[in-house]
Amino acid sequence: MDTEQIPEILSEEVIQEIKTALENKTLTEAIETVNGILTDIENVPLNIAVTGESGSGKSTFINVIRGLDTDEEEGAAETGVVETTMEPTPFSHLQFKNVKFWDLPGIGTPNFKADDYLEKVNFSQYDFFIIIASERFKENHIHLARAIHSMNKKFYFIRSKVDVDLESSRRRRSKSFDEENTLQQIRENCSESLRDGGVGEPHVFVLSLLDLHKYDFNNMQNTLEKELASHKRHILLLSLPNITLQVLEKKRETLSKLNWLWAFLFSAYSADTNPGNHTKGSKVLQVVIEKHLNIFGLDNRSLIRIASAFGKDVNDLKSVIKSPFVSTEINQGVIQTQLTTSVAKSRILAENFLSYIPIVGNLITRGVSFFRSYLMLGDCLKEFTEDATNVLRKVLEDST
Ligand SMILES: Nc1nc2c(ncn2[C@@H]2O[C@H](COP(=O)(O)OP(=O)(O)O)[C@@H](O)[C@H]2O)c(=O)[nH]1
Ligand SMILES: [Mg+2]
Repeated sequence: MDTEQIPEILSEEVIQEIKTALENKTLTEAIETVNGILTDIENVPLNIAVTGESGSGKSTFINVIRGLDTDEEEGAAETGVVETTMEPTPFSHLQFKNVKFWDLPGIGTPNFKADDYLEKVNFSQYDFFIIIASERFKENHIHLARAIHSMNKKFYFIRSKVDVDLESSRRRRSKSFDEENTLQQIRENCSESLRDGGVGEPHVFVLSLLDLHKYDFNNMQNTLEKELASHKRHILLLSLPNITLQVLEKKRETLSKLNWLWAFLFSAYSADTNPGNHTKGSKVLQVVIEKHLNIFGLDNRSLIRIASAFGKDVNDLKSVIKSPFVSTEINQGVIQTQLTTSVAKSRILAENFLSYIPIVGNLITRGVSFFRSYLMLGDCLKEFTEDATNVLRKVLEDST
């Protein structure tokens, strides 16, 4: 597993802003600042253009990358249809509406002009392009890649339907068949053609969109993540489908970097002299736990969806989940119980852990509520990662 550190999500300026708020402003103002920062992080726009020839798998990719397990689910892009529109169609992520995958018109026509095409689809609005090709490399792919490159935009090349290539290669040479060799040949063939086309060192990934978790998926995720600015990287990671252990671990890592902000809100509300604000503290924890459950696909709706897509009983999936937040309604009682179990640990943490947290104002070191909630959120994330891993194993058990 890739253990490389995910760079910080909060920029120096943002850290400075929080510091100033904690030092110079009232508690209410500091709460407002931190709330605003958390909202901004979640609402970062990410626009991903998906292009390629008609039939290459653009719509299928848009469905699977958004975690839709079948093309029949509500909000799915229609697949296997001839494209009629010349307009880019946006498909939002189910949870993060600001993350949009744009289904671009096909590039297959013989008199295709890459520059005109990019102008028409309003190329400047996208963070990056994904070009999908399902068969032989064509001139149009090079024209398009070159045009994107010359407009200072990044593109990633997906060679789809490699399940079909592997199957036919396996049939034709049953003795000498080697999966990795076959995949490597496809990768090299695409890379060479792109390099010859003069687009620098291209990123090429071989995938089966019907089995997205296989082949180069983790590799692609690592590459995209490295090349994005840190605030966009966070939202990209959270938007990925929960289909590999690496994705789950990356989600845990990136989310855990924000736990101290949530813990700050909890402790700030708890320190407030207005008793009405104490319930707001628990509400904060309730909201963040619900968000995290959803991100890991452990909320009831997600579990029902996954169970139905894979022909499983939802109770079978629930049977491998340990977190109390999945089986019971998330209310103040459950949260209080969880907080209490982290009290003992938080005393030790308060003494030893200060240096790990970017900023700890006077206010939050005063009580144990900051550390208790900080620890609880960390424990929760660990448990959700384990639970989601077990659900994933259960789902893949019969399908591989
Ligand atoms: N075997 C296989 N079929 C795929 C793959 N990707 C897409 N398809 C199928 O290819 C057809 C065209 O896909 P679609 O997403 O509609 O292509 P689009 O025209 O580029 O949007 C559909 O029947 C998909 O199910 C893949 O990786 N492997
Ligand atoms: Mg389509």
